[in-house]
Amino acid sequence: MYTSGTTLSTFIIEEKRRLGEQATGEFTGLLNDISIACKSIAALVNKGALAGVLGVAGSENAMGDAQKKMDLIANDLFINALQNNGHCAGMASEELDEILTLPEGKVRGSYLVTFDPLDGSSNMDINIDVGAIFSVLKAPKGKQDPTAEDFSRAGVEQIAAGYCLYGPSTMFVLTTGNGVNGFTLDTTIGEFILTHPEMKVPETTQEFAINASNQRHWEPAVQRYFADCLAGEEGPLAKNYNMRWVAAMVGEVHRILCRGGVFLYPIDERNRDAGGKLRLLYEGNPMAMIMEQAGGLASTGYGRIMEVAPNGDPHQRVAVIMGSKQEVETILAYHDAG
Ligand code: FDP
Repeated sequence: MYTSGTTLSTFIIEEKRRLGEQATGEFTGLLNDISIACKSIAALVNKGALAGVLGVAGSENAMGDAQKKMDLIANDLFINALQNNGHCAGMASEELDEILTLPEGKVRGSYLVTFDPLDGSSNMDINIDVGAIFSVLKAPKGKQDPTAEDFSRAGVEQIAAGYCLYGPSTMFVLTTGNGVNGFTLDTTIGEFILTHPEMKVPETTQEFAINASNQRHWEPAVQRYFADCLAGEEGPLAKNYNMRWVAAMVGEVHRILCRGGVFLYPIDERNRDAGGKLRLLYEGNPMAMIMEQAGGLASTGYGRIMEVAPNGDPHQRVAVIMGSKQEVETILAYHDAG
């Protein structure tokens, strides 16, 4: 018998049932909205130059990054998918200065969504992996429109997080707090199908990912760890390492989920005051939830990313060290040593 496999919607409904949770369909609807945004983005990313979506838009986002055309298109597609179906009460996007409330007349749902609609967008024009990252929080009760304060919550409060990787195939990877599952887009039927159930990060690794061109700016603990990695078998870590740098966090995290590794974007002297380079709300927290749910660790070097106290700025930055449990613990020991 031929089967089409387990679709993302079926998986979410079945998971709720298995856990004995009351399901109104709203959460399933919300994830479906997000998956539709991702499918629309995938279609355009895949067409690339043919769809006229490459190149810069000529604008900057709240963090001063030059925006690509596709950053803005992906942002619009997320907003469109989320504001019309009554599942979402408000959004925060890496591409927007302020949080976004819904237009008048739209039904407010029970959830807040944060997203980075096109992570690693500097890869877009060279046809290398890009992705989308999202996180879901409960909306405050009895409030028509959420404020920035309502998004200012520690990562431990997330009720779901995920990413979509636009690579050789399009993959949607999701956690709702019960492990991590991966779905591959079957473009012939337009559905995400469960292909990677219960993803687990291998505990040990010999692979690291860091932008080594920043080495001179890193703090001493990371400098020492990196030097010991390069020393290989003869060094204190007594193993030969391999290095990868996709330059899109979604790509790094996906590789780590598939075969282990560590990804570091540590504090460096240029971003120390800001707290790091990557964004807590759009990148740090959702990827930390996925990593921990898959058995890995996610730290700033000094504490769990998901416990970092939000400072009220939706564009707060954070240092990131995440991946295979034992290797992250090794890096934390370098931090403990000062
Ligand atoms: P990008 O600036 O291209 O959006 O979001 C930040 C991010 O990409 C991550 O996805 C990626 O891991 C990192 O920055 C790349 O940093 P470098 O520019 O230092 O390579």
